[in-house]
Amino acid sequence: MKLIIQIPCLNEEQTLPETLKDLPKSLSGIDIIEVLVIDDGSSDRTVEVAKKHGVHHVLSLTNNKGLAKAFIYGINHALDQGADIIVNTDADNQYFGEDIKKLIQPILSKRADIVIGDRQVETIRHFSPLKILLQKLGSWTVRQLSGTTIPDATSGFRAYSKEAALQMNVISDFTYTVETIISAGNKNIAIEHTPVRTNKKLRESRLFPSIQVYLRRTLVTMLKVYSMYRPLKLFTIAGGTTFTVGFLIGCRYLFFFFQGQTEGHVQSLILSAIMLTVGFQMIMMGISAELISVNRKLLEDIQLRIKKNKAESKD
Ligand SMILES: Nc1nc2c(ncn2[C@@H]2O[C@H](COP(=O)(O)OP(=O)(O)O)[C@@H](O)[C@H]2O)c(=O)[nH]1
Ligand SMILES: [Mg+2]
Repeated sequence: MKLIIQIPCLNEEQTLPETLKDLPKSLSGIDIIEVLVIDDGSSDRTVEVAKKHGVHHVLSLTNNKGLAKAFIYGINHALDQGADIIVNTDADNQYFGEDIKKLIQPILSKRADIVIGDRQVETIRHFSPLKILLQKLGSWTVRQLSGTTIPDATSGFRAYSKEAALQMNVISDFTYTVETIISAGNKNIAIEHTPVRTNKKLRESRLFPSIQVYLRRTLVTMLKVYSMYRPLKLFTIAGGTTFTVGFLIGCRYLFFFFQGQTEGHVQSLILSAIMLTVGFQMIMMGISAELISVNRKLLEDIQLRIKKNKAESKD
């Protein structure tokens, strides 16, 4: 059983040594532990520092591709290196290396294919009350969209089995954390969570530049990913609401009409007609989007078979 611990890095020469030092050197149930640093176009000495500290694999991306892309490059690279389990952790030593054994336990005992470390954000002292509230609200939304029970959706401390890693696709440029949970939930991959500890803050978060930017990017990602998996539901809710409002306005017009008040209500008749048409069109769009998403599933199935063939031919 081979475990690869991957660490996405953007200019992490300062904190990477501490993170590496904290990683476990042996774990029960695991034969080989290797570390993969994904250098996302760092301009500092991240790569040299990684090599100096005995990192087994360094994947250097030519330019900065963003965390979501770097994460998926890392997953694919780890699979190419024959990983059976892949753990992702952050380079700022936010997480306790020792807790990796808790993360991989459900995978080793075949209970889960993805395990998310729960930081219990309400206990993190350097998080502001607003940040805690947003994290809670975000995680709640992700639970609704994914049909899972994950309490901490933006945690970067997670473990993936080979089976789950083979099925990972990320379309967002910004965050893989939320997207992978929504897609895993919709693909019915077994996903669990376990409480993990966090270390004191070594530097400011770089992924949380300002609340507005963070919120906008996260909301866009959620909507995009959810509409990819459940387009008919989404369009039916939007279209159905528009249609119903149009219908009610139309009924009101008819009510006045049959009472003999035919004048003065033409505006509401026009509004009703527009809303009925738009609502109906939206539901139709939902049906075609649903058919497109069926195609996506077939494509993902082909992609999975190709990846599995590739992995098997290496073994
Ligand atoms: N590959 C890549 N990694 C990044 C980028 N920005 C941040 N990271 C890494 O993502 C991890 C989490 O970043 P951090 O700033 O600690 O965000 P936090 O999760 O809000 O604390 C760290 O390992 C960073 O090096 C980026 O643009 N590309
Ligand atoms: Mg951090």
